[in-house]
Amino acid sequence: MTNHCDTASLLLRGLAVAAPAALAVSSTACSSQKNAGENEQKPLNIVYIMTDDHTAQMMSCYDTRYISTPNLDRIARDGVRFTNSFVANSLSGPSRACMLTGKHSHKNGFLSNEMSVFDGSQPTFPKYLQNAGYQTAIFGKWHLETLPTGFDRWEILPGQGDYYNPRFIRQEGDTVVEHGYLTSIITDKSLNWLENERDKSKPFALIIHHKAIHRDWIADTCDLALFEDTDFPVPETFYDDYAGRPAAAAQEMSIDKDLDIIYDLKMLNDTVDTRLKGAYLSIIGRMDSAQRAAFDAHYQPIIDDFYKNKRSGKELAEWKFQRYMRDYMKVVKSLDDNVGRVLDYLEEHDMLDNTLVVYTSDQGFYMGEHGWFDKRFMYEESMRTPLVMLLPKGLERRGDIPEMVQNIDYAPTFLELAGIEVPEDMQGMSLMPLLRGKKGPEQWRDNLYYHYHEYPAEHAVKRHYGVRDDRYKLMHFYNDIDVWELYDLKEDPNEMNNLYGKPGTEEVTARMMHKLKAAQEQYDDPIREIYPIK
Ligand code: SGN
Ligand code: CA
Repeated sequence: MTNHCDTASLLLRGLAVAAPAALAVSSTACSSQKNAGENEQKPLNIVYIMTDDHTAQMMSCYDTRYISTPNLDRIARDGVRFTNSFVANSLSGPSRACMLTGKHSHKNGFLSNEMSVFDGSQPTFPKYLQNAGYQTAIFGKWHLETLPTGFDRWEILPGQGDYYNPRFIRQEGDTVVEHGYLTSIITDKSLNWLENERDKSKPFALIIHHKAIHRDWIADTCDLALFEDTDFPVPETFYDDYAGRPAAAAQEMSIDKDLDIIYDLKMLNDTVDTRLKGAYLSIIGRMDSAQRAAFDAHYQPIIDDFYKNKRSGKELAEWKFQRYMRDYMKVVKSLDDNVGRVLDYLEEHDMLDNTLVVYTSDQGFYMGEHGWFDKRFMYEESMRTPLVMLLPKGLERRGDIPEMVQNIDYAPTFLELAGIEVPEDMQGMSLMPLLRGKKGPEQWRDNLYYHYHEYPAEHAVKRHYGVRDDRYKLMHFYNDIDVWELYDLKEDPNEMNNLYGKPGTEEVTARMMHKLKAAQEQYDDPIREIYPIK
């Protein structure tokens, strides 16, 4: 079967199902076949790797408490690490639309996974690159409802995609099923395009979009046994009572209350029924007999113990937390290995000198902070997203970049890198000035705007918008609620103490209101007509 533990053979076997004309080569097999001209001065290439729900707490270059991610760390070590990287709307489709267009959700029209359809006729960075002679390709999660535009080559997952034996929608107009584990297969397709399919005389932008580490955290068979002997520290806010934060209290993303014992925690039992049991059965129903046997062999002893040794209260909540952490990490491990395959390919083909390599996620995620999984909120864990880059020759910045950046900045960055003028209606700022030298530019933004729209919906996170500067965050939850929150991120990094309306905060509230008003004007968010700020 396909897995990243057996890369060379997976390339031969896994890709054979898709029957591409040319077989891919393994990440090590081609080191002698360097492409003439690959290093010559020509427009720089872009490899953009984005995962789903991979949070910075689960990358050892950001946080050493949990997992080691040597390949992702290699990008940070040899390149740059953004220490204040954020999204504009912490949800998959909206995040992808912001990234492609360089615009906030209200401008690109994709407000919510559940209600929006991406207008593929609008300008996006792949289209601008294509017009300038780039080859563009995307493999993996798309999640924008309409089919991709602006790509010479694409192969995407239907909706959220499948971890095992996944379906791919192809630009030929059909849907194919590949055999193996999704993270490895997306990587195979990407490497195959680099090696066999693209026009090597042209610069390229390759977008690799993984489903990993999305719910419900189904690991590759070779990683199932990992992390089982480790007990992870429970976050200090795990038992948050949400005092002073009614929107936080109303959410449905609690590890203890909302994780499904079968779908999420994999405690399958014939006599137990849960809301998402059917969904779980169809997920594991995709496995072949060997995959399923490995999966069952791993989980059955845990299932037996779970139903025999009944836990309750805190003990049960923390048992769920440990299971969640372990399953999530197994999926990260395969992702890290597969990112390593891409880096190895680029290195072995001498392509790192003229390629910008970006690693990020569509948003951050809660790993038990506030008792939660999922994202959506403007609170730190989910507004943040990891962002590390390997820089081509000519961009000399190394180490940490502390300026506040956002996913609307990627499109203008890629255009400037390619020598294309950034159109005026793009709302993000090119990161190129930050990547060029040792010092940041004199002028950088001092706050970021955020707006989350998907409510009513799964996880019951209320609509909200807000502004964050390097010290404070001001948020307004609206729609069926009217609640303001203000946090001092220096004194209260966990955002437990809502200062809004408290004596002594008048001045900072006025200052942040002013920033919020200015951001809504600058980005032209129509919400300001419904909730005008005086
Ligand atoms: C699915 C998940 C949710 C998740 C959304 C959005 N439920 O609906 O937990 O918040 O995706 O995630 S599941 O039962 O289908 O797993 S996103 O990253 O795609 O925006
Ligand atoms: Ca996501």
